[in-house]
Amino acid sequence: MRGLELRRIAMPLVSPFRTSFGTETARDVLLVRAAGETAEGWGECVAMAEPLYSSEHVDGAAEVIRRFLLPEVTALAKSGELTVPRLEAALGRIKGHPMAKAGLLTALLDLSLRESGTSFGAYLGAVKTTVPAGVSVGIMSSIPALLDAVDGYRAQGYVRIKLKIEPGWDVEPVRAVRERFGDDLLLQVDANTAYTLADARQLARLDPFDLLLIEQPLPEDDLRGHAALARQIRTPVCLDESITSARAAADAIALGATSVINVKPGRVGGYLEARRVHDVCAANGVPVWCGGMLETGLGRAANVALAALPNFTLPGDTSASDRYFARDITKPFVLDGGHVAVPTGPGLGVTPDLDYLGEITTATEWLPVLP
Ligand code: SMG
Ligand code: MG
Repeated sequence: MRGLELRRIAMPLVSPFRTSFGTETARDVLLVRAAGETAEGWGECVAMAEPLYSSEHVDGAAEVIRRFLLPEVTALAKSGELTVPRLEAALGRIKGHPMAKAGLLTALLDLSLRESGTSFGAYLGAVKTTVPAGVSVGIMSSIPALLDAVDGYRAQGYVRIKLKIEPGWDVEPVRAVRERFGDDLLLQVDANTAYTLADARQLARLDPFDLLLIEQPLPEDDLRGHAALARQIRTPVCLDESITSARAAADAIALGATSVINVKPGRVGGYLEARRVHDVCAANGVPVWCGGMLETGLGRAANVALAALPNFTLPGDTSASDRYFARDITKPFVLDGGHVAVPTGPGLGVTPDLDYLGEITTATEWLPVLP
């Protein structure tokens, strides 16, 4: 293990993405490149520029990696014990910062899988060669604009639509989409913590529209509130932000706070923990689906591999590259009959276009691991 490169890239989104917490117009992405003796691995840190989705942000994640996580890598490398499971355990000393940890662990996992010639899918336990793709549709300026956007995504083949909601943009957009596209459309909503339990009656007004689920209506730490809400509405409650680990998933299920779970590797500290979330849910009969954080092709490759595990029985936010970017940093992920193919090559199975990466890089930093 020679060292780590932290690289920041700027990627404009094809259209602004508005959620209940803000509007993203570009991704400021932190990539981690793990340089080994004979290969290299890549990890994408999904922290956003500002701590609005969760408490992490991209500058903070870079600082945590260089200042607190790198010494753990160095210590294991010096004693000849550097493996991804051991590093994951060592990083447990550092509290929180799952997105920073996931970026680092994914780079090292990619490196070791490329060295052994194993794909992410094979390593994680994928049982499918393609996964169905849903799409997450932001809050729009008007209902006609929303219907146009949904129409366009349906024409491209997306098999499930997720509408972002917030107070004042919930029942009417859902009603409009249901009326226009019919009862067969797989439809769900995501509030990103914008409501409180006092809004239960308003949220119950979504019941007639047969949604697959309502994602994270209440604050991240309000498991009891989600359990109470689940008893008051018919739409299944699905947690995203609240599920920070496999243990959190087990707790939320035991409390009756969630009956479906959105798995995001960055939110839980990497792909090993994401697989544990999958396993805990499977053991409890709780279906899961793969969330998204507007990833580039690097992060998307790993997510699509994860989404091919057996208990991922609902379509994920694993859309094609062109839903996000005019040009991706890898060969683009494309929709084929509403599905995205799971990469089969070693590691992530995709590599970044280094020339293009150079063009969009805003900063790089080399962190040697061994002198
Ligand atoms: O990657 O397609 C994607 C985005 C999916 O809606 C999405 N993600 O809460 O699930 C979520 C949000 C978090 C990121 S919003 C900037
Ligand atoms: Mg969500």
